[in-house]
Amino acid sequence: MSDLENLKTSLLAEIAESGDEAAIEAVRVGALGKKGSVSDLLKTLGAMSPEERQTRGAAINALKTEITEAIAARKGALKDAAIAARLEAETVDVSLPVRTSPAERGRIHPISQIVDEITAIFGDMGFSIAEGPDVETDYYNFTALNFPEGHPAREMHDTFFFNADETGARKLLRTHTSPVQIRTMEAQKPPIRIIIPGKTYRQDSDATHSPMFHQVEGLVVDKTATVGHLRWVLEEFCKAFFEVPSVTMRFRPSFFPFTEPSFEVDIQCDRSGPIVKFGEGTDWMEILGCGMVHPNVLRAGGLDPDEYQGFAWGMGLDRIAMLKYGMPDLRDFFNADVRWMTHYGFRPLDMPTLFGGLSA
Ligand code: 2NL
Repeated sequence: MSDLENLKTSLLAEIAESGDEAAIEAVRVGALGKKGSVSDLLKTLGAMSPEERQTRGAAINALKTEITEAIAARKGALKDAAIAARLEAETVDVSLPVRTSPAERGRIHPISQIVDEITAIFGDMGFSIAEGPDVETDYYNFTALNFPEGHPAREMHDTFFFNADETGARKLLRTHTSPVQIRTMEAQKPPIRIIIPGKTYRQDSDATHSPMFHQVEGLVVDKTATVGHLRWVLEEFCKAFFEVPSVTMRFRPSFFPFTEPSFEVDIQCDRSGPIVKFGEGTDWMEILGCGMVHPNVLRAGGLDPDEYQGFAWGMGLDRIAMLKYGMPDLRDFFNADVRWMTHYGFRPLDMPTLFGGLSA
């Protein structure tokens, strides 16, 4: 084999063996660079006779062309392989779950959930929602609701009063949501069918009482509202709210300044197990107070008690929420502990509806 054949065989072998772009570049420099083996051969052309140059020169140039092309081909192949390897290494698995968004992780507080459930139930019966200020006047919180001046019931409410203004009047934090009903009677003509969910305040704080708590009150006023209607409304509400087909309720005589007659309402339940069961059992649990609106209260709302009559009720939400969702300590409600909210809170898109199931 000629020296050119030998060189060609060894260079082609080196080209084939070079595994990356740096290696092939080294082969190129070794063959075609200034002091490369092929370049050295080309330099010998000058010292040759014209005849020798014709045969030997053509062979050296042919070798140069062949090696140049082989290096270019190998370089191209290595480049393609490098791209393929990089694509393989940098693959994104689009089927992997992404980190959940804050909107996904957020939770609805059980009190908000209860308000949404109660709103869905009474909304279905044709009630609307009414709201009013947390800071009230003595008139709307007490006087209009038939609490006479100096009546002991005013003290029973453990009211938070603000400092008196120039005229001596003291504003207060409403002790119940009833002022909203007076404002509604002043503003709209019967028939009135409203529920009022909201925050209420009394100076009381222990394991079962918080100085800020939640109530829902309801009011119906028209020409023919009766205790019979009141019973039906409350019974339908309890069945829907506790998600049972029937309930047994007990109306005990009671006293509120703003209703006459007044009742406290118990529902039958089973408290023998770890959780309370409604619609069965032999125990009773008080859940709300109610009655026929007192004539003085209708008058304060601008309505003639000889023309209109109404019924109303009020219930505390915090204790009901504890019972319905098995939350043992009221104080946890207002601690803003994310772990508690994650456990007891509700998903924001699971809105309670009567057709979808309230707490489904
Ligand atoms: C209870 C009892 C009650 C009312 C609230 C009311 C409001 C107006 C007129 C008449 Cl404007 N009544 N509200 C009536 C009876 C009971 O609440 O134990 N709440 C936690």
